[in-house]
Amino acid sequence: MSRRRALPFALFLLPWLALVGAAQTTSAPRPYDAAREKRLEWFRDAKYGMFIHWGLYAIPAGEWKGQRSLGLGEWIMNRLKVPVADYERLAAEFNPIKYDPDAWVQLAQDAGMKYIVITSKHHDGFAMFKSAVSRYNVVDATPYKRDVLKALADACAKRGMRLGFYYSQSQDWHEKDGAGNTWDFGPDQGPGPESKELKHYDAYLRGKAEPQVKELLTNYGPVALIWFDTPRMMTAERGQRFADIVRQTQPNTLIDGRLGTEGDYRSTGDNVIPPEASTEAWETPATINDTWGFRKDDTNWKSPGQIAFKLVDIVSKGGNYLLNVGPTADGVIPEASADVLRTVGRWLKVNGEAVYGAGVSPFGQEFGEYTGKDAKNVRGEKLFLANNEWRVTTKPGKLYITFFAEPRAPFEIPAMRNKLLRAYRLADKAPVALKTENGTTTFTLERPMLDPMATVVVVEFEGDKVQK
Ligand code: H79
Repeated sequence: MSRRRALPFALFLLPWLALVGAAQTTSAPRPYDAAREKRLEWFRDAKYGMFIHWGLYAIPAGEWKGQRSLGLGEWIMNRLKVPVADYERLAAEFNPIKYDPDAWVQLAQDAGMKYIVITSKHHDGFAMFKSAVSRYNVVDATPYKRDVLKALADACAKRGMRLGFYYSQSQDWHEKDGAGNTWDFGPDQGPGPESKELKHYDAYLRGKAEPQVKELLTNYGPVALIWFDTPRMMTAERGQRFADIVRQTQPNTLIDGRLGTEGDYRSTGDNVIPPEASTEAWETPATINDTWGFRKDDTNWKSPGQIAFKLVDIVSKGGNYLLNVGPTADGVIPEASADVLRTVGRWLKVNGEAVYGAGVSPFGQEFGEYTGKDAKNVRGEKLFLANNEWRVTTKPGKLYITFFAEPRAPFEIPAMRNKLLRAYRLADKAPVALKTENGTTTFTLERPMLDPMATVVVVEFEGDKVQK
């Protein structure tokens, strides 16, 4: 990554890192680490994963005792300050008789997703797996009595799907010494600059979080990654304890960017797609509607075209797209969201060559530009005006130009010194005529576009890499 490219990306990540209180406060390019690069190989090629937020919060689904609670479905306990003693009773109702893990994995495969990450324990503290260190888990506390993660792990193993686990290492609203539950157990930290810790946080970490992560890495076969989140009070030393457990138990398991100490890749803010490319491994976790955990009133599904754009946009910037679904308490992924995923999956079946294993755009001007005015975005950063007409991904000797709208005709290929050899539409291999005049090469796409959602043109050039 060039300095010119790295800096805006770094500046963009800083506010988020500060917000989540990550120990890592600089985004300076990291030294090359051969072991990490090896671990990351599959991840860099995969590009597209399925996030699954499933837990007790799917039962209230955004409504508690007739009262609607706005915001994220999985945050309902926090938003309404539901006492542990009340929230716990949800476990007695959890009985997902329609849960069919094979169908979930099949959906991910039909969607073209290459890995699955499921909540093993969210901030509410309830484990969706059998645990020896806390009875607050799906086997010991529900009438369903079965380990839903084990069933999913088996289905993934059978179908060759990689599986990772989200684990809320810091917030645990069920435990008096976990972070986050101020309504039952008081504040985590005192006021003022000392912010003295008021809970026996290490007792919680050592007594529940660390052993549960160890269980996840021991009882479910190969774990693709552990997805830590919201590292409140996670000092570098505490983070390192988790990293050691991961490395010692499954050395190939990846650690996301929200542990509190350096992970294997960077995680952006929720639903945040950076404005520019980076060649460091990174991932955007994102919702398909406006919640992670199921809410019965949220049908604000993104369209297949929006999802396809975000996916190609992210890939052209060097990242992965971890797109969430929120199953119901019955165990069903809402059909409307599944339909959207399958539509994108059909597009990927034809155009996946432009996505899987593809490299970043060698250009960048297609992303958009910073406004010249003083305008700021919601995070207080200089406003970036995105263009979303086309994106470029690469493989040796090839540019994949994906059009999301009919290009201005003729379309100008950004300046590059390599000799251009030929061009064709990826979907049907129909040749596209290249015309070079005064050193500028253009082409014209047949109208209407072959695929109105997104049409890919492959441009082959001499040499492996674009020379500018
Ligand atoms: O698991 C998903 C979210 O639950 C989790 N990260 C993703 C992957 C997450 N944890 N914290 N946040 C997201 C930020 C949460 C902010 C809010 Fe709120 C929760 C806004 C409204 C509810 C906290 C409580 C701030 C205001 C009230």
